[in-house]
Amino acid sequence: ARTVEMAVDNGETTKLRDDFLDRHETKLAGVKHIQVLACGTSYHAGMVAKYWFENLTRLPCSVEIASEFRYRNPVVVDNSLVVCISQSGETADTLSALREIQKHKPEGLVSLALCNVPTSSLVRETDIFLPTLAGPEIGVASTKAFTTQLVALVLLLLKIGVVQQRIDNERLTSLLENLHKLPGQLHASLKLDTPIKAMSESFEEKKSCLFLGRGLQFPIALEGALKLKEISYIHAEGYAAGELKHGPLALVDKDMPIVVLAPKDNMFDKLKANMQEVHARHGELFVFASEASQMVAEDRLHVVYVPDVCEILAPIVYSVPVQLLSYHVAVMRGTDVDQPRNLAKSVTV
Ligand code: F1P
Repeated sequence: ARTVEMAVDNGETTKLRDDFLDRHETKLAGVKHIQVLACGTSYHAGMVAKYWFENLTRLPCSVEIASEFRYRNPVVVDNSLVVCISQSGETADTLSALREIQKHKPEGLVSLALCNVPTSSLVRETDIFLPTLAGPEIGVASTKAFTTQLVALVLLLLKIGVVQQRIDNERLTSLLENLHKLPGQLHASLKLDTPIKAMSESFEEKKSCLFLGRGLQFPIALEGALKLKEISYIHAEGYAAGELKHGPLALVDKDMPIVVLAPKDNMFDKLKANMQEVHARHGELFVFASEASQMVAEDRLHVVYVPDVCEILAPIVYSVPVQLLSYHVAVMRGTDVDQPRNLAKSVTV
């Protein structure tokens, strides 16, 4: 194991061994179920992990908001890996949910903190620490913590998949190759700043907004809506696009901007049909799409092309444009992007 240096929130650095998961292989080998607990942005990272774990390892994975879980006398099955995701590691609801499980001592329980702060309460109270290595998160709203949480969750998935022989070699090789492409793709997605700033001008007077995604992009739609709410104070909702017809379609008119996450994946054709439903009702669409989707801008349909990325890792890359959009809308509306009203960096009560 090597030693890695990690910047922490107070601006100092700390040294960590980089064999975070290697030294816990025996514990991870016995895991039969994954229970993710988290709040806010971290919860959305957990939702992506559910799709990943179930699809790629066939291990059952439950994800719950810690602020509900802690109060509802939940059943945690034996041999569960409890993954607590928290940027700060001090979120009271997440800590309480973990303690609730520990109180009942289910057999074979393994707990893991996916966290940015090595000295936090959450890290002290869990068996395994998987750091996000995001560096200091200055603003209240989680941004780079989210992208790094997703990357760390892929590493956890790969470790469990390999240790339990749940991922075949071909898939493993392809995922590793794609992971190596990720820094370049993220860099390219940050360069979308200019077209996204131009897009943000349409949001200045808006009162409400919908974010739509399907499959792996559904949690990114939720996260996009949360970011916009947190820093620009525009009311926003994230929906699985297939849910449109079950209610939110009634909200669509010419004043409702609809942000769509549209990589060219196996859900794309269905998503395109959802976009047509919105367009036919005079909704204005703001689409983040891959070039392969061949989407072309037209009246009330704005398109920003996101770098091509493999389907599994697409949520990591697509999280950047939704963050940039919220940032530019907030700056234009003159809100404080680092210190939004009524919010605290760590919710410790
Ligand atoms: C959870 C969280 C953040 C949000 C805000 C309030 O924090 O909901 O996602 O941006 O800062 O707290 P954490 O448990 O990830 O530290």
